[in-house]
Amino acid sequence: MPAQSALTHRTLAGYLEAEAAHDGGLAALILAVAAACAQISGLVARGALSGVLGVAGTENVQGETQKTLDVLANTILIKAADASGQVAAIASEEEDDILAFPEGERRGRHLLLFDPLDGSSNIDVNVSIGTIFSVLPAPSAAHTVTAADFLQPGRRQLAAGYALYGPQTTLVLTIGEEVATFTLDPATGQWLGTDIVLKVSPSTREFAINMSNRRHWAEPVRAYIDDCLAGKDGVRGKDFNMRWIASMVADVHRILNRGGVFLYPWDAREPDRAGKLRLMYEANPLGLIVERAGGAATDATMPILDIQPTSLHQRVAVVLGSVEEVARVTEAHRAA
Ligand code: P6P
Repeated sequence: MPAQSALTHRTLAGYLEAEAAHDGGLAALILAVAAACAQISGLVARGALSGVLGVAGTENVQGETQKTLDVLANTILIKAADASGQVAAIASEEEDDILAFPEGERRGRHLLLFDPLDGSSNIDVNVSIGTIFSVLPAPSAAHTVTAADFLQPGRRQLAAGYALYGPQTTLVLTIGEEVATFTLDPATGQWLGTDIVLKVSPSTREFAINMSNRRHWAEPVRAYIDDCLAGKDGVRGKDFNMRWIASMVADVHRILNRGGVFLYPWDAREPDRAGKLRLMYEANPLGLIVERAGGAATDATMPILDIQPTSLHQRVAVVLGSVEEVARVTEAHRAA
């Protein structure tokens, strides 16, 4: 007989049956991605025991050394999406180009994008990492999907979510107006609704940024952070705390649960690059989740979800979290 607590939690399938009744294909796709994340969670949890730590000896399109788990997670997600029969094409941080079914073999009305394992520099030191995914509508025409079909603003996403592989494995998902959380029951492999609809507090005393890059930031960011560091003796009149996990999914999950502001701004190390993070499969899905949870997500000047993408792996500056702090950073840029 399952524990009483398990009886009070909806299953992910039950939630999707109710919330995605309008699009059975979307529900099936999300279930397939969630099952893949459960499999990835098992690999992450076994770490050295499953021989999946360390580097794969290859580089991805970003020029980053791929970790063994990066490659494994990517393969698991591609296979799950393919098997779901709900995907017209796939884009992954770990794939140079999209994976599309040839004309005539096309299935599904959805485009799936993902960062299979975000924060992978943390894998070998046992710090939380995550999978981020985004679902866009496939083009209606019966043609083979191209990369250009993916270049839709984030506001057109049909669903977005992430799995966080931490002390618990948590799935956070938005397919409607709310943001719901599910926890993986390791005993059964089931995702059980934790019935927490996440809301970002409008104000905060906590910021997340990699302080070691301070000398490379634009002046508005430096001024904003310096005001936070001045604490109650400065213009803010209150002390701030700082967190930086170097795993965006974990930083965003903390902000969804207790407020805060996350910044990965443009910096002068690579002046021609808008930022480090990727628009299509990091900033857009996490931005949709944060906005629907009552927060804000910008590139320091405009809502991320309104950016018209120009390339599949394009990067973007990211400022997201509590609306009052995001607004302050935006205002600082406007005044500059
Ligand atoms: P840095 C992980 O590599 C990542 O893409 C995000 O998850 C994280 O927020 C950021 O980069 C960390 O970057 O420069 O602090 O290592």
